[in-house]
Amino acid sequence: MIRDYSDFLPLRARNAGRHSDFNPLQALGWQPFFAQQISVEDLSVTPPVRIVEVHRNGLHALGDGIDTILPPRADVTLGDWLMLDPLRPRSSRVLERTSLIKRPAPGTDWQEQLIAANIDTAFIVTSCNQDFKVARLERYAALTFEAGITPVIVVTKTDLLTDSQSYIDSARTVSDMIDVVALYARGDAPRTKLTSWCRPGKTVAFLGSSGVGKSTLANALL
Ligand SMILES: Nc1nc2c(ncn2[C@@H]2O[C@H](COP(=O)(O)OP(=O)(O)OP(=O)(O)O)[C@@H](O)[C@H]2O)c(=O)[nH]1
Ligand SMILES: [Mg+2]
Repeated sequence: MIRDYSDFLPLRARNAGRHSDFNPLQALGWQPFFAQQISVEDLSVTPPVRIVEVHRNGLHALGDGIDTILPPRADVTLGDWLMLDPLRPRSSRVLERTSLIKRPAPGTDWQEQLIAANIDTAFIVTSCNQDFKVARLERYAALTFEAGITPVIVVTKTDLLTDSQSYIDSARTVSDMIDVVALYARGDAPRTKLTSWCRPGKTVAFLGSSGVGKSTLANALL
């Protein structure tokens, strides 16, 4: 499986190492939570890198002036921060995570497969049509709460109905701890309604069935 999320990085982070007038680590999502796990000495010997792509045969890692492929490791996943040991990359220390999505590894009932780490907000996307199912929203909500991620339900395709309020009301029944945003994803609404969760240095994910508008939202926010 290939999970390539590098296109969703801020342009500056993608170009880490090619510019010097910004802090690429912050653009990649570096936060005080990670900084407080390391010493200044660690920083000079083993620079932090973030995993931005997971391939079967390697982990794509970006840092301040670093763009490299590391050997795959079952204990490292997309979004992880590693203190890169240039001499023994396989032994690079994995920093404690703010959040982690995992599931039982296919074919085993005891191994875990790590899916994504250090996500701040997950947009649970559904559209106002046959895709809309409260039970599915509840499953996604449980997954995000268990992972330590803030969920936000985004109801798309409001333009296809004269009255989308019943969908919004149903989405609100999932949990009173989850914000619900309804919008037309192809217009300006994603930028005006979702930016408060997408501030610099924040990592967001989009969850939802095929065709609900995840790519449309991501592109609008980019
Ligand atoms: N009318 C309308 N169409 C939308 C809206 N949001 C997305 N679409 C359209 O729905 C289709 C699917 O949107 P995508 O963003 O590709 O959906 P996706 O969730 O990324 O789908 P997968 O990549 O297959 O998982 C596209 O043709 C979009 O233009 C919306 O708010 N209103
Ligand atoms: Mg898509």
